[in-house]
Amino acid sequence: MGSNLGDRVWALEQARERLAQHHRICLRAASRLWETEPVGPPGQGPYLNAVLGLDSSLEADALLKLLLDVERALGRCRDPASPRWGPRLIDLDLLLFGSERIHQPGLEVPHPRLRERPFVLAPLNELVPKLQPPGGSETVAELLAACPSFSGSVRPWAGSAAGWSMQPLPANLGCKPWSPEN
Ligand code: A4P
Ligand code: MG
Repeated sequence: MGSNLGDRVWALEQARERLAQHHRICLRAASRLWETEPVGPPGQGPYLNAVLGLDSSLEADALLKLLLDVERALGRCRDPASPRWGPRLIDLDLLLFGSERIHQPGLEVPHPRLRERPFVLAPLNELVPKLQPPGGSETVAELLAACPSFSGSVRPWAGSAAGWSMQPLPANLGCKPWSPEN
């Protein structure tokens, strides 16, 4: 999850809540919020980024559709004229889907730029440091350590976010695992 426009904490908290409340999703883990240097055109403010760990009975394409629906519900408008990697109120990307590799029109998993981005790897490393993203043998911790800009470009956010708490694996937030009955 990422946001660098408007009330960034609000946007991330809202997105997290909407996903956690979905009847086919169980929120299992959440990283801290990280403040990160923007990657993209100059002149935009810093991002807040975070990573969630979810269990879901949705297929990957349906989960991506849900992420795009939540982005829209929170007010994100995609303007075809706006620059690539320009500022955004909320961006929800599907980084990993179990151990699957998916190449479909409009859906690439693992996320194609996952391995090179400290703003993804630093929060992901809080949840699954030993995980080896499909398609390579390095762990998340090793990928993060290999990022040249790691230490300067991302830091745990120092601001206050009363509604945001880190949820380390394997804890859950009290929701029931999904089953056809609930
Ligand atoms: N899409 C394909 N695969 C996926 C996936 N695994 N997850 C398609 C999400 N979307 C996926 O995305 C464009 C299309 O990608 C979607 O419609 C979907 O079908 P978008 O959200 O409209 O645009 P985007 O996110 O700008 O595209 P892109 O190129 O995927 O951007 P990135 O690579 O996600 O980078 N700097 C900091 N510090 N923090 C950030 O969070 N984010 C970006 C966006 C740039 N700079 C940043 C950050
Ligand atoms: Mg996106």
